[in-house]
Amino acid sequence: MTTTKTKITDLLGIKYPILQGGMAWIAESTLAAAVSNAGGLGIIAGGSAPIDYLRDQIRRCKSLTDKPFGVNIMLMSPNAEDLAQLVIDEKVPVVTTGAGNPGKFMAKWKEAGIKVIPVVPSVALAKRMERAGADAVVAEGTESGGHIGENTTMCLVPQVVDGVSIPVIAAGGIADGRGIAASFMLGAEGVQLGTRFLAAEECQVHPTYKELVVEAKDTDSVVTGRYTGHPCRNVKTKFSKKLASGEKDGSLTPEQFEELTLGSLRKAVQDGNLEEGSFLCGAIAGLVTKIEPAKDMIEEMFDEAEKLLSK
Ligand code: TUI
Repeated sequence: MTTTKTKITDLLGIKYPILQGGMAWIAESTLAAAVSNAGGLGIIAGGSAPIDYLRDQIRRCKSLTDKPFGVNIMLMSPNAEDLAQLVIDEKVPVVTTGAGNPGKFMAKWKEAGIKVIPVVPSVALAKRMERAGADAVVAEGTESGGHIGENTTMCLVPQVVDGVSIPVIAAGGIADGRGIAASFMLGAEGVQLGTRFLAAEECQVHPTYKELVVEAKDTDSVVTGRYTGHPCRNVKTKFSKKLASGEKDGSLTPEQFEELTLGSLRKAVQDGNLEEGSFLCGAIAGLVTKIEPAKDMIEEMFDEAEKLLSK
């Protein structure tokens, strides 16, 4: 078995079947280009960015790499409609989506020749996406950072693999060659990583954010906001612990919770604000122990995965 020639490398025209997660406020052109130049698929996050910002990021990425890259459309964004058109106008080769059902955009993306890869938290949505014309799906387990579903990567990936005929990319709780090898054993043909790339030299988050990820141990992530309908996994900080306890003991209403977290991701990413910032991060952060170039990460992980799978 080889991890470096799969339906995903063929579909996307990349060397390694690895996607960098489209992390809102975090995944910008410098990181995406570094991952693409290293042979993976770098992804720029649309998040809730203004259209001019995203257009500029797409153009910057094109100036930094001649390799394929993608844009993630976060479907809860008020700008999703405009960003969905922008990726067509700017001839972005690959689109991933998150936090919703991209059904209404699928036909026009496919017509424009874009490869579409929705992130899904369930078999039902994976099947719906296949019927709508998706080229592949990312099956994302609850170990992931940010907005999450309920099922774990270990349970979700093989069920999605059995449920659809398009290739499946595993996400959630993967940060080294062992996780990649395990994903392949579950039937995935590629992986998507977010947390490990937070510690990439090219990742532009505030140094405090990187330090939290690198210092985190196995028990240092917490899920907040289940009662708002938008559960998010974060690094445990004074702020996220306050949110978690307010949610648990009822001292914070869902409305107060939403108010406190509004803009909190920006405060973490740009300001490293430990008092009011949400440092979104996956449960695998304990495995991420050093800051290094994205290229070194990717090469080391696939070298390890290959060795494991050839045993
Ligand atoms: O989207 C993510 N992770 C994210 S998005 C984000 S920004 C945000 N800000 C405020 C509220 C919520 C998000 C931070 N992290 N990952 C992909 C993902 N998609 N996880 C779960 C889902 C998902 C959930 C429900 C996808 C589809 C879905 O379907 C709903 C439906 O309509 O069927």
